[in-house]
Parts: sequence; structure tokens; C-alpha cells
Amino acid sequence: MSPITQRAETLERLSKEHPCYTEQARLNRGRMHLAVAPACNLGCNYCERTVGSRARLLKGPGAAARVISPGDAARLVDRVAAEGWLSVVGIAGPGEPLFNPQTFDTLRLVKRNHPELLLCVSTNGLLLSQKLDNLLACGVTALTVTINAVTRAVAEQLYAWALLHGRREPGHGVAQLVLNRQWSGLAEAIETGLLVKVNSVLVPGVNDRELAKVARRAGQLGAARHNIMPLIPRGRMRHIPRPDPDMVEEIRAKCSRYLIQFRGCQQCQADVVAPPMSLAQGVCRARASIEA
Ligand code: CLF
Repeated sequence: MSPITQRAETLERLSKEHPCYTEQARLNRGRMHLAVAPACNLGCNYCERTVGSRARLLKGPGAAARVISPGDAARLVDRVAAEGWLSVVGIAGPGEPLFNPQTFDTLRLVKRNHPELLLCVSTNGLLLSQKLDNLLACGVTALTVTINAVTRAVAEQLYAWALLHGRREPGHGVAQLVLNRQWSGLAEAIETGLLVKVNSVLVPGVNDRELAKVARRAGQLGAARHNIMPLIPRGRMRHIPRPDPDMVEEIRAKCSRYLIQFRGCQQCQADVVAPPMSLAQGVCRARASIEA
């Protein structure tokens, strides 16, 4: 078997084992997020980063009841893994994982203690090229890059600011640079052999006509999945209504010409603990103690 075929088969097997790549995997594979990454380097207009009691109300990406240290995160993984259902440990915020050194400390600790678990990271892509070697060295297997646009005009509507070289630059000035970094980071990550998915937030009236182009380009680069997440109205886009399921499905159908669509996303928060669907939630003792 050629190395290319071997790599394709490995990625296909992994995608079937990851509950955010294959709906079927939700049945018997559980995942948890470690909220170790508080700071962010990109001002997405659709996001409202929230830590504390309000996160219980807001829920969704960018929200966490509290931020924990790498050491506490590693101990939490020990407790959840002891329940026997955990397959994937992800870091997805509440800020940008690659912008926080705690992400890498946590990944190293979890890999050392639980080499059997699949490590997953979700990123806005701004620092992806720069941090890719570090991610690989930490043993990350799966990566999600959030990319919502291919054109500058659309990106300008989605991003209020970006932190670059230590300075906060307004979105209209850096939108193209943000896109360049996201797309080149995606290509480089795929090239390394990581299992890579693209998440796109669907914002009606802003990028609904753009997502098929995102799917086409990501598919050409070799991404394994595309996950379209309907806008949760909040932040600077709280006035835009959440797209209805028909609109979401219509766009997914268009995008599926270019890239396999993942339809099982639960738009989970940065500290989610999600046992497999085959397990009654009531038996998850770790979740109960986390929420206490
Ligand atoms: Fe977490 Fe994301 Fe990894 Fe999954 S979530 S870092 S790929 S382990 Fe999954 Fe949650 Fe949807 Fe994300 S359901 S928001 S797609």
C-alpha cells in the first residue's frame, strides 16, 4: 500500500472514531472540553466570550463556567476517563486555544497520562502556521479550523478586530490578512496528515452565499469534514435571527457537493462534558461533580 493510500485510510478510520466527524460515532464515543484558554486574538462579531455564572444561560461556543489551570484540567480528565467512556479530549476556548500557552501545557499533560485518548483542538486559524509544530509535538490528532469566508468583503463584516504583532487592528484593515492566515494554516495542517475539519458559522445575509465557496476550497485542500453552525444571535450580531433549519439544510446540501457535511454539531461550550449517546447522562458522575 502506498503511503498516500495508507494515510487516507488512517484518516478515514479516525474520522469514524471521532464524534464530531461522524454522527454514528456519537453513539459510543464521548468527548470533553478543557476550558484552559481564556484570551482571544480575534474579535468575531457573532461571538460573546463569557466566563462565570452567565455562561450557564448563554451556553454555546465561547462560554465556560470557569477557566481552569492545566493541572486541574489534567486531574479532571483523570476523573472522567475513569468512567470508561471518554474517547476525545478537546480544547476549544473560551478564547483562542493557540493564543494561550496553557493549551500546550494541558495537551502535554493529558497525552502523558492518557496516550489512548484522541486530542483535538479548535482554532480560529490566526496562529495556526506558527503553532503547528507545537501542536504536533503535543500529540494532537484532530484539528478544527473555523473559516467563515473566502472574500475580504464578507470577512470584514464578521471580524471587528484582530490582535496582530501585539496590536489590536480594526477588522476592515486586517480582514484579508485574517483570511490569508486561516487558509494557509488550513492547507499546512492538512499537509501534515492531521485529521482536519472546517467549521463555518452561518450568518444569514452575511455569508450564506459564501459557504459553498468555503466548502469548495476546503474540499480542494483535503479537509475531511465541513460543519456549518447556525448563528446563535449574540454579541454584535445579537440582532440577526438564527437561521431556520430549512435554510441550514439548503446550504449544507450545496456545500455537500464539495465536502462531506457533519450534521451532528451541538454547538457545545468550552467546558462541555458529553458522554456517548448510548449512555444515560445520569450515569456521568464526573459531569455531576463538575456542575456542583
Ligand atoms: Fe471539541 Fe470541536 Fe474537537 Fe469536537 S466540539 S474541539 S471537534 S471535540 Fe463538536 Fe462541539 Fe460541534 Fe465543535 S459538537 S461545537 S464540532
